[in-house]
Parts: sequence; C-alpha cells; structure tokens
Amino acid sequence: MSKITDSAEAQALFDKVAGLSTESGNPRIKQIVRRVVEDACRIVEDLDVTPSEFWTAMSYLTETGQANEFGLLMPGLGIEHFIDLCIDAKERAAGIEGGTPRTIEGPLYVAGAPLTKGEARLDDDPEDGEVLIVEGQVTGQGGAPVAGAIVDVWHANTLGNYSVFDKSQSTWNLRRRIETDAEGRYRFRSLLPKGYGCPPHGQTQKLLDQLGRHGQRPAHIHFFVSGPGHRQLTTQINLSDDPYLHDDFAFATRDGLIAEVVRVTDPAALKAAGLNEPYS
Ligand code: MBD
Ligand code: FE
Repeated sequence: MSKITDSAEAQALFDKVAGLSTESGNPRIKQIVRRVVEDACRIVEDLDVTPSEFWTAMSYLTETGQANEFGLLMPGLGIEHFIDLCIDAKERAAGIEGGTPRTIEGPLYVAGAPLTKGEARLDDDPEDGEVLIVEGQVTGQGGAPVAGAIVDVWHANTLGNYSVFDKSQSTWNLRRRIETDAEGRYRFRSLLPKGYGCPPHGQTQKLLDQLGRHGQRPAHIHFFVSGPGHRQLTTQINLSDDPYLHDDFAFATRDGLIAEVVRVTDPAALKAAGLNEPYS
C-alpha cells in the first residue's frame, strides 16, 4: 500500500505549511520546517500515533519548556552528541585531523566568567572537597603553542551542581576564563567535582524512566578553547575514577577525553604541584 505521506495531497500540504509558495520569509527556516513537519507526519503514519498519544506528547513538550529542560533533554536523547559526529566527519573531509576531540557543551555554560592570565583559582565558596590542580597547553595544528588563547572552564561542585543554576553558590563559583601564557600554558586550582544527575522528578528523567535509563553523568570539566586565528574548540575532560565514565546519559565521554585523577599526598610532590603557590 502506498503511504499517505507520499501522496500529492500530503506533499502539497507540507509545501504550504512551510510557505514554499511565497517569496517572503526565511528560506533556511522554510527548509528545516518543511523537513520537520514531513518527518513528524511520517512518524504519525508509520507508528500509527493516536490523538491521545499526540496530546500526551504536546503536554510533555509544554511542561519540558516550562521547566527549561530542553537543553537537558537533547543531550539525553544523544542529539547533541550526534552534532559531534557530524562535525568530526566534516573536519575529516576537510583534512583536519588530530588534536583534542570536541564533545558536547551541555546546557549549563554561562558566558562572562572572570578572566585572568596564566592561572586561576576557581572555587569561591568553601566546600569540603579534594583540591584539584589542572594544567595544560593550548596548541594549534602542527603542535605550535598558542599564546593568548582563552580557556573558558566550568564545572560542578562537590554535589554535582553548577553555579548560577544552583542559587546557593556564588555567581562565578567554578567558572573562569584563563588566558594562556607565552608558551600557550594555563593552570588552575579548584575542587574535584562530582558527576551531574538529572533532576530526579524533572521532565528529562521522566522520559528516561520510560526508556529504562538513568540520568547520570560522570564527573567532568567543560572547556571552550579559543585563540586568535583558530576555530573554537568545545570539549570536556571526564574523570577516570567515576563509575559512570563509560555510562554517560549524555554520551559525552570520548577516547582522548579521559583524564586520570592522580592523588598526591607526599608533601614534596604537593609543593611541586604548586599547591603552596598563591593562585589568583
Ligand atoms: C551537564 O553538566 C552536562 O554537562 C550535560 C551535557 C548535561 C547535563 C548536565
Ligand atoms: Fe556538565
């Protein structure tokens, strides 16, 4: 039997919905809306979606928007990670290989964190936690150091919560921008984060429950890295000793982004790690 969605009548309907018969409007939006509407109608037809299921979905989407959880639902559905796969493929096709892999941004970035040169201390709020030292070097294609790059870093606290979204934290707690030094290096002192979990009674978790899935992320640290004459890199490191390392509900853990946590207790080693130095 032929499909209703393939019929001339349905195809004409999709064209009209997307405003294809008019010159006005935005061609890109028309192209995307045309595709979204046709694909939605294919789901209705192929999966025999009932009016009751349709209205259940409308309520779910409405409440998800009201709860501001779309930014959490998309990573949970793997759609934000799928963007990584598309960008990887594009870069490979353009002959760009190597370097730190990209991975998802997630919904909890806030622009405008305090900016310092070379190093920063990220923790503004007192917490019982393990002191964390991270250092690195920003390099371009071919490995040349990038001086004056901006490393914009953000992560959760020891309870897995992010400042700004968690009103109990100071505004910029665990969020900083660090400008790399002449050798492209940066370093920061912070507190070892705990993994994030979706709000247990939230909209995203409600759908994950229906899929038989948890909503946990391994402990991780987010980075935007940008430099003069370079594309911005969006990435994270995922901490090696977390039980969710390879079971991330957001699919952000990737080879090349797993950072081993090395615990330092020897006083001489602590000194060598820079823990006696001031950090701004
Ligand atoms: C996070 O901290 C995160 O990084 C992602 C991708 C989704 C939810 C919370
Ligand atoms: Fe995160």
